[in-house]
Amino acid sequence: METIYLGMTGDIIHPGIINIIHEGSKRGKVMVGLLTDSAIAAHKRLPYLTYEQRKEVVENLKGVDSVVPQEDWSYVPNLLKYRPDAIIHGDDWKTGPLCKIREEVYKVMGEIGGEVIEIPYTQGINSSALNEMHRAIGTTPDIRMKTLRRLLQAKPILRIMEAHSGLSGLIIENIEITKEDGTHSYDGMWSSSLTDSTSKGKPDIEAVDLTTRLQDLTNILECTTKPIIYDGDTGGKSEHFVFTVRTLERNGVSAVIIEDKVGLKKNSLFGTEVKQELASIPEFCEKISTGKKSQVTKDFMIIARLESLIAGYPVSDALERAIAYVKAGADGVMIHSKEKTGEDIREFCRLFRAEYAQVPIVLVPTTYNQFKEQELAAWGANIIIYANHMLRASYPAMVNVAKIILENERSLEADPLCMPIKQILELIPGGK
Ligand code: SPV
Ligand code: MG
Repeated sequence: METIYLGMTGDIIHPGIINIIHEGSKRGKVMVGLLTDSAIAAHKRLPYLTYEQRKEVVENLKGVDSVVPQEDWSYVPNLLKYRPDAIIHGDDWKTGPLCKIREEVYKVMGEIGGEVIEIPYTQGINSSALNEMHRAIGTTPDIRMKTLRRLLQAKPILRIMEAHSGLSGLIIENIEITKEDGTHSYDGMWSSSLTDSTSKGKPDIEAVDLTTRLQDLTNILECTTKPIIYDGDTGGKSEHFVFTVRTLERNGVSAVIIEDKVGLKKNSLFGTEVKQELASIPEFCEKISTGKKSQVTKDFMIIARLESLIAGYPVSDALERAIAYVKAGADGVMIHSKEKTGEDIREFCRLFRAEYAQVPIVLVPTTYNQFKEQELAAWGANIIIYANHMLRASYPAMVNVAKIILENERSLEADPLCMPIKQILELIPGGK
């Protein structure tokens, strides 16, 4: 019997997919190449279900004979590996972004002496609309929390953007651009202490308590599905940190980052006149391990933030601390610096990677912003946080409009700078 190869994500099963399986099974044994998270993540949003869950669904579909992982967005490696007699695909790939994929498939199937079966695309089924619906359904705290670890497994580098309100969260949730290699979007959100305080007109000195910060976080949680990394400042006293961890975990936040400062915390990017004291290594290790012991699930992450470079200590100090914090149970490290060249950060990444090949490194390239994500990934970084840009972008925009209205004594001139009311109503789900 012939083997018919069919590649799919298997996240949303609709009649169009059933039809392709049916057509394939008429010809032979259907082998499903199920795309892994990492095959998908560089091109599209991560599926709702994990690979194992999708596999369980697809294996049980009538007409499916076997399921194999497809680790690459391209079909080529699997076609060469399994050498099926034919590959089956909907004819929708004749146009649009899948065109290139189709070309390579024809070439490879020609080489291995196989056939390409194209069947008419089932009309009336719009996968993007199904995806939209799935987004509207939302997520659960448990699924959201796990997504950060899944993304870390699936993607070499994650981009995280600061959100300080439901509205900024919505932008990060939905904004997408198409590039040659697929759709680019943000992987998650940073709940920043700086922008949270600033949006409330307060200084970034742990002035806003957890309960108040949770109110804004709840607004973000309500209208988004992407994972959230929470800026936990110093984490406070160990005894208090336990409650922070549990509260964040219960709400579906994926990770908290705590920094190794003591005394009144000041924002790390302040001028040199603010000399911040660092916690002793044992003291901070104790806070990390107390936090780790207090979490309920395996999924929540506690990331240790190294302030050595900010406080004027050398890279060696940061490295010594990083190693101790990982040994105490930290699931990742964040290293911060004001140095514009990025040299200190690069050096830290090199040394830390020599010790730990896998432990995630988080970078906040606010000052050394000349480096692109791929360059930082090459240094060894796994997560890039754009820590304050949504708030900083909104301020000059608001000041400008406020001034224009003052100058003109009416709002007509400011209107082109403002989002149309209609667009606002369409933006907010349920607002129409
Ligand atoms: C924040 O966003 O609040 C941070 C990062 O802690 S930074 O402001 O760069 O210190
Ligand atoms: Mg902060």
